[in-house]
Formats: sequence, structure tokens, C-alpha cells
Amino acid sequence: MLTSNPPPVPKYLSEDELSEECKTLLSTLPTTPGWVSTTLYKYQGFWHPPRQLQGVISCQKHFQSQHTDILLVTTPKSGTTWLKSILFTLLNRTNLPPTQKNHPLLSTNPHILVPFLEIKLYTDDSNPDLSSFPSPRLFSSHLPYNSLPKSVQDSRCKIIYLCRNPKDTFVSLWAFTNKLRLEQMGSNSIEQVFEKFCEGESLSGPFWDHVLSYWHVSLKNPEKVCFLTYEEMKEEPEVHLRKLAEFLGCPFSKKEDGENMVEGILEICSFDKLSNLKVNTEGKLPTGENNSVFFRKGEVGDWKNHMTMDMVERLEKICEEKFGGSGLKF
Ligand code: PAP
Repeated sequence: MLTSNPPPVPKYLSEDELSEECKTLLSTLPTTPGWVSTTLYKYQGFWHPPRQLQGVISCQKHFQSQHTDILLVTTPKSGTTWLKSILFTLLNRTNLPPTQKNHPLLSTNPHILVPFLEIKLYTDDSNPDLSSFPSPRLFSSHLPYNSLPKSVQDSRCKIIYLCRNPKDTFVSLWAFTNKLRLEQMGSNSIEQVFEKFCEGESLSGPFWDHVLSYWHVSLKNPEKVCFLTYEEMKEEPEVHLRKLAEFLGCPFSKKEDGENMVEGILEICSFDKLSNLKVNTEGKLPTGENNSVFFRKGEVGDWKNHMTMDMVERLEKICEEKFGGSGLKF
């Protein structure tokens, strides 16, 4: 009789490689059932899956920021993949013009071109050698401000922060986590995870605390943190791309305007372009996620197709309470 072995657990779900230090820490932290992994752990006020938490600790311990570094920080599902593409293309536009036939974005997923610190570099290796990254180094993170490595907070490195309307963020996260769940785990209903989102128990949540942590720093120190939303990027992409270029000290020249550089960058990074590339329809990340899971609809307002009126009212009420008086409105 043929016996079939169960398919191997993808790396993003594996907990085999946790260090003793991490296991000891985990045993002291508050827990809640995860949306994909079995458990989320609350560390410094925010929820993380175990594998990622190991990366957080290593990154906090070892990452040495340089003044020229650029860090893209996002709440999960707020357009990270899009902004990674835009920043990579923007910063490399002289050597790699967006119209170039073999531009890296055409054959490489943006998460490879701009790696996460705590989710990729510092989970693969507790103290990775980053010397091969050309200056300015471009990294990304989902960490809340207070959990960033001290050297990021203390150096003059620049942070671009991106968030998104909580209703679309929630729907996108629900859809994404269901795609990451193994077949035998079944899917989470929207009701199940809505409750958790409202309680703040989501990847890198509470959502509002994450957003507010960067909002306050961006008000106090606009040279350090450029605060952006998915909705404003969608509404006026050219305006915000120009702002990003200025914030990063590389504004577009007259010559570039004559060559339609801004349009070229937005075109190669567009949802239609990226989501239809073979690398993103058929490829996988080394951690096992299909690249296609990062591309769903790419629209503003899809929450209307999934959330009930009760859910909308409840989430809006929470947001009024959390963001009230901050000057921030979604
Ligand atoms: P991450 O935080 O896990 O890396 P992230 O890229 O932020 O994920 O989230 C994916 C969302 O961005 C998806 O939104 P949706 O579920 O509402 O559709 C995805 O479709 C959207 N997205 C990906 N690429 C682009 C793009 N080039 N332009 C606009 N939206 C995009």
C-alpha cells in the first residue's frame, strides 16, 4: 500500500529553529491564538508570531543603522509590496531606469529586492553580514516605533511610514492570512478574525497603536519620518512620489521630468504590471509564500464587499476613540 507523507510545513510556519533564548522569552509572554501560526506572542505591547519574534530580538540586539539608511515601515497589508517597488525603483533610477528591459522588478519579487529586517534578514541569521548592501541601504520592517533597534531611533536614517484605512487593512489581512493557512487548517471566517482585530490581536497589532507611534514621531520630527497612507498614494501618486524623492534628498531633475521618469516609475510599480509578471504569478519566496499572495485587488474601499454594517460601525467607533484628538483621520 502506498503511504503519502504529509506535505512539509512551509518555513513561514516552522518553529523548529527557535533559539533557546527565544523559547525562554516566549514562555514569559502573553499569548493569543494566531491567524496563521498557532500562537501570537505579545512583546513590547505588540503581537508577533514566534519565528518573527526571534528576528525582532536579534535585530534589536545587532542591527547597526547608518545615517544614510532608508527604512520603509508599514502596518501589514497597507501596500508594503507597492512601496518597496517604488522606493527600489526611485533610488536606483540612474543606473536602472524603469524603462530598462531587464529591470530587476520584472524578474524579482519586491520582497527580495527590499528585505524585511526582522522577518527576513534577522530570522535567517541572528547577526547577518549586511556589508554587501550598497549605500543608501534600503530595508523594511513592520516594527512599531518603540521596538525599532535603538540605532535606528538614534541615527539620522530616514523612515518612510505607510499605513492604510483600517477597514481595507483588515479585509486584506483576513484574505492574506487565509491564503497562508494550510489546507488542513481550513479558513478563518471574517467574524472570527474581526473580533481579534478589534481587540488589537493582529499581526504587529494593535493597529492603532502602531499607526499612532509613527504619527507622533512624524509630527515632532518630520525630517525623520515621512508619514503616508495607501489612499493618498492611490489618489495622487505623482505628487507623493515627488514628495518621497524630496524627503530622501533625490528630487527629480528637469531632465528627468522631460524623460517622464515619474510616470515610468509609477508604471513599472503599478498593480497591473507587477501582479501579471510571471515571477509574481508563479514564483515563491524562499520562506514558502507564493508571490501571488501579495497581490489581490489593490483597490481602495473593498471593505464594502466584505464587512457588515455592524462591523463597520464597531470599527469606526474604535477608531474614533483611538485616533480622536490626534489629528489623524481615516
Ligand atoms: P505585506 O505587508 O504582507 O508585505 P502588503 O504589500 O502591504 O503586504 O499588502 C498587500 C496589499 O497591497 C494587497 O491589498 P488588497 O488585499 O486590498 O488587494 C495588494 O493587492 C496591494 N498591492 C500589492 N501591490 C500593489 C501595487 N503595486 N499597487 C497597489 N496595491 C498593491
